[in-house]
Amino acid sequence: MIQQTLVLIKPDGLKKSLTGNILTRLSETKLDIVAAKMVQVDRVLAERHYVYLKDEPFYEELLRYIQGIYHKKKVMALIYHGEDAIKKVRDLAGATNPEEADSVSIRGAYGRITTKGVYENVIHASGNIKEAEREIKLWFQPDEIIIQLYPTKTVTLEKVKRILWKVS
Ligand code: IDP
Ligand code: MG
Repeated sequence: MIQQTLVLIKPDGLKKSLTGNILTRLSETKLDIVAAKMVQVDRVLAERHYVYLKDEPFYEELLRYIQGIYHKKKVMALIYHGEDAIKKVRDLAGATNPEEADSVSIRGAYGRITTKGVYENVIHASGNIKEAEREIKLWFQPDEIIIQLYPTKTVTLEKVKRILWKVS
C-alpha cells in the first residue's frame, strides 16, 4: 500500500550532527522524500504534536525536548512517500526506548535516556495511517509538498501579511 509518513529529526539528532547518517539510513527504504524543511518548534506546535501524551509524567520534559530547549532550537521535518512507508521507516527507527531499541536501528545506535527520564531518540516517525495524516497536516501546508497527498481546498485570503524578498 502506498503511504506517506512524517519523519522528524529531533533537536538532539541535529545537535549531534546526525542528519546525514539518518538520511542515509532512511534512503535504504528507497522511499521518496516529497517535502522537507527546518522548523523552530514553539510550545503550541509541541503540544499539538504530542497531544495524546498530555497525561504522561514526562510530558512537560517532552515538550522541552522537542522544542530544543536543551539542544539546538530546530527540527528537520520530512515526508517520506511510497510502498509501506510507515512500517519501513518505523523499522529503521527502532523501538521508542533507545535502550531497548535494536542496536543497529537509528534509535538504538544514537538515542539515550536523559537524567530527567526523557527518551531522546533522535527521530520521530508516524505510527500508523491516521497518525501520519494528522501529523503531516500539522507540520506541512499543501503547497510545501511536491505531490498531492490529501484533498485540498482553495481559498482567497484578503489582508494576509507575507514576507517577500526585496527586489534589488
Ligand atoms: P514513538 O515516538 O515511538 O511513536 P510515542 O509513544 O509516540 O513513541 O512517544 C513519543 C515520544 O515521547 C517518544 O519518541 C519519546 O521521545 C518520548 N517518550 C515516549 N514514552 C516515553 C517514556 O516512557 N519515558 C520517556 N519518554 C518517552
Ligand atoms: Mg508515536
